[in-house]
Amino acid sequence: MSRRLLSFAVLAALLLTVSISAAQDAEPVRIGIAVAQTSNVALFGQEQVIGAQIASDYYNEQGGINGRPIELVFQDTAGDEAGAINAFQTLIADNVVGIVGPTLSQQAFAADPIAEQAGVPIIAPSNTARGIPEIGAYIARVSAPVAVVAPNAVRAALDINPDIARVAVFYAQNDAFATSETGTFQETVTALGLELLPVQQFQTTDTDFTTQITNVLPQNPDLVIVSGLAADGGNLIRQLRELGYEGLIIGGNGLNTANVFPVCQAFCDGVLVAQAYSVSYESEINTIFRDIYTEQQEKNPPQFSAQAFTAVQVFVEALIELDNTVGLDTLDLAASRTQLNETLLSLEYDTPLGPLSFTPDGEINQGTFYVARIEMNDDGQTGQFAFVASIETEPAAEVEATPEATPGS
Ligand code: 1QQ
Repeated sequence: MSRRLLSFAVLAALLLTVSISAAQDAEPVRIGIAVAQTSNVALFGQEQVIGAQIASDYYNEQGGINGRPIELVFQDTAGDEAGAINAFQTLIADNVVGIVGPTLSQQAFAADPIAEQAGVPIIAPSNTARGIPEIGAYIARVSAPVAVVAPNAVRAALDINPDIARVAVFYAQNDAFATSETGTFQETVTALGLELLPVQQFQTTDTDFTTQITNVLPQNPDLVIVSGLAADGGNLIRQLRELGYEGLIIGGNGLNTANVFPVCQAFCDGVLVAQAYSVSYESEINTIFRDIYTEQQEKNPPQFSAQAFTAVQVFVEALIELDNTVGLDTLDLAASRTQLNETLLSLEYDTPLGPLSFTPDGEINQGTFYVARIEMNDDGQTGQFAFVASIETEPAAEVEATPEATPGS
C-alpha cells in the first residue's frame, strides 16, 4: 500500500471510530419491558424477553433512534397483579419513555391504569382480553383480541371433523383473559349451531381437574375447548386424555407456547391453537426476525416472541418519526411520552406479524391469522406447531366497496 493510501485508510478508520463512539456516547432512549420472568407466567414471559431483546439488538445495529441507542430496562412482573403494579411503578420512576407489558390481561387491568395516570404509553404484547385498549388513551396492543383470533380455531376443528355436534368448554374463572376467551368460544359454538354442554370452571392454580372432566365426559363431547394458562391448561389436557377423551381439543392463547409440551407431553399431540403469527409469513422483517431467533434458539420463533419484537419495533419506529418531525432533544420526559403515544398510534408498521396499524383507541388492525396443530415428537417432550389454516380478515372499508361479493346479491 502506498503511503498516501495508508494515511487515507488510517484517517477513514479514525473517523469511523469517532462516529461509532459518538453514537455509543449518545444518551440512550430507555424502553421498559415489564413481563413475567418468574412464576408460572414466565412460561410466556421467557419468550417475550427473547423477542424484545432481539428487536433491541437489531434496531441498535441499524443505528438506534437516529444514533441514540435503545436501552431496554427489564422489570420482572412475576405472575400476579401486585407484581405488575410494582414493575410499572419502578419503570415509570426510572424514566422510561414507554413500557412493553405486562404479560397477562389479568395484570393489565390492574397495572395499566397506573401508566394511564402517569401519561406513559403502554404497548401490550400479549393482552388479548376484551377491553384492554379501552383502559385509557395511553394503552395500545399488538396482541390481537381473542374475539378475532379464537373463532378461527373452531372453524378449523369443523374442517377436520364436520360431524362435531357437542362441545365441552373449560375455562379458568380467576383469569381475565380466559374468561374473555371462553365468552368468544361459547358465542362461536352457539352461532355455528353446535350444542354447548354445561360449562366447566377451574382456577389457574389448580392441578387436578378430575371433577370437571368427569362432569362432562359422560355427555360425549366431540370437541373440548380449554381457556386457561400454560401449566393448568397443559395439565387439564393431559388429564382429559388419561380419563379417556379421544376427540378434538382446542387450546386457547394460553396453550400457545412450546413450554406446554413438557406439561401435557405426548398428550399435547393434535391440540389446535389459533395464532396471530406464522413463522412462514414471507416478508423482509419476518425473515430477519426468524433468522436471528432460529440461530440463537435453534427452533422456530413462537407467537409471544414475535409479538414482543413487534412491540419494541413499534416504539422504535415511532421514536424515530418523533425525532425526525419534532426532535426528541427538544422535549422533556413528560412531553416525549405524550407525543410518542400520539405518534405511535398514527403510523403504519411492517412487522413480523404482518402490516399493522392502530385504531385511535389503540386497538390493533391486523389482517391475517392462523391455526396450528401441535405435533409432538416421539420423545414426548419436544414438538412443533404445524400450520393448518390461514385466515385473511378484510378491512371493513374493502368489504363495503365490493357489494358483488356479498353472499346472495
Ligand atoms: C392474556 C393472554 C395470555 C394467554 C397471554 C400469555 O392472552 O392474558 O391476555
